[in-house]
Amino acid sequence: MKRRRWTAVLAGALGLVLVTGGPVTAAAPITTAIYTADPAALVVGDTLYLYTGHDEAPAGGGNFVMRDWHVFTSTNATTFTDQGARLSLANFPWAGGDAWAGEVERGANGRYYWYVPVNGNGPGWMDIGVAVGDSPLGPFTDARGGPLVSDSTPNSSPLNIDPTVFTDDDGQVYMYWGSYYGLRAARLNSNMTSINGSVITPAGVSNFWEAPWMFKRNGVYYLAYAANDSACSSPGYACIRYATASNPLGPWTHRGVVLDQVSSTTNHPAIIEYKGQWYMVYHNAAAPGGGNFRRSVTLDKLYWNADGTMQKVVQTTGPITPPPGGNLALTATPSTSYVSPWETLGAINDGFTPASSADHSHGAYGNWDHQGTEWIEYRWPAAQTVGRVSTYWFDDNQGIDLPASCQVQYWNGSAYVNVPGQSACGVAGNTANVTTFTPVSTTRLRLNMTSRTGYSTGVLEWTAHS
Ligand code: FUB
Repeated sequence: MKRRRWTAVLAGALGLVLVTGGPVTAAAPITTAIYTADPAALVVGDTLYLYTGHDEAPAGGGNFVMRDWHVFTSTNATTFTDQGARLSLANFPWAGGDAWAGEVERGANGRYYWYVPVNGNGPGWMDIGVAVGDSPLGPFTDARGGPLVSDSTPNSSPLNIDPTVFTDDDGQVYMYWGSYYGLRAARLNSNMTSINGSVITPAGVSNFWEAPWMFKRNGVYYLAYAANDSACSSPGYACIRYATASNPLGPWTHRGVVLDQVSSTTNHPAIIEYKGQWYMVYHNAAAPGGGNFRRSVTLDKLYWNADGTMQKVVQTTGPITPPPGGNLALTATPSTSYVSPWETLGAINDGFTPASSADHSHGAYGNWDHQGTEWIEYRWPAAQTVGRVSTYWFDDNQGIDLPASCQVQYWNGSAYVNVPGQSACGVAGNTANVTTFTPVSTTRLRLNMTSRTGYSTGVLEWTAHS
């Protein structure tokens, strides 16, 4: 049997890239000029600030390339202006790479502290550093000259990333962080740059994976975070769960899922109230050419129930509105029965036209080493009329081959059934196989694909049209 190679690509070198631009229309994504990820949100005066990571992986890249962080500003939560790279690895001479998910908090002294995970070049991998500036836009400088948290910090997380910093009404500052199921919390001193007391392991945060975001509403503490358990997301993908507590260090009570999985494998929340409206800020792979390592920050409105629980956020599609007959897949959320951890489900609806069935330059969906029938699926928040699909199959000349057969199905409200009047479901390589059928109105469309003996199946692009 043919086998796929799994090539690990390490993240890139130091550098500061300044990219600025005029306002663009939200809701999704906040910009298409660059790829952005890992949002944190802060309101100062009448301005909403989004602090984001910056994905610079090449098309088809297999790992994060992140060197700096950008700041976006808005006064309407709809149009955002990129204020450029306001912090970079170059600001931390002791750091060597991996400018991952940070957050900014205003100190009691009126200065702004930007907490960021970076590869600290020391023992272990990721450390948390902190930079300080006199305004929400900086300029920011390293506040410590070394990590605030590292692997040598007693009881630190197995992966010290994704700090979220919260100031309580009494002025006490808390930091939560971690990954690899290792949530940690500590008090910070009022100088904002040192830990006060011990690092604790908070109790009651079910299925925590990474990306915590802490806030308070009506006297209740909330902790949203990325979880990747099978009860809420496909293998390799994350959903956002949340918990509440009556004490800032817990114990926490799990309350449910506030954001379903998105089109990128990672998922990262920032929840904030701005001008009387609550928002969920997050990232996905929906921008043209996007993927797991080319993500885009977006935001959607978040609504509350009377009992203080959060309603699940409806993921809207912002400005990506297909023209009549255009590709409805661009506005869909894909899911699958199985995707290999190194492949990219989001590649199937990134709008890219492959040059051949071997062209996975924009990523590919593949289900090696599963054999038999697997499926990919599109879901829309509202019903779409669909009467035509096209499928560009992936063939890597290793473990993934063209399928033996395929079948298009739709959700009729209670079950998946074959689309009516389906023309042949083509399985040819190096072409977009068009299948037509009697138009159906549905929120879910599925493609079942059955492998040839000894092989798995894959898809480079699957379009859907009215
Ligand atoms: O962007 C790199 C990492 O991916 C972040 O630190 C995590 O939260 C995940 O989004």
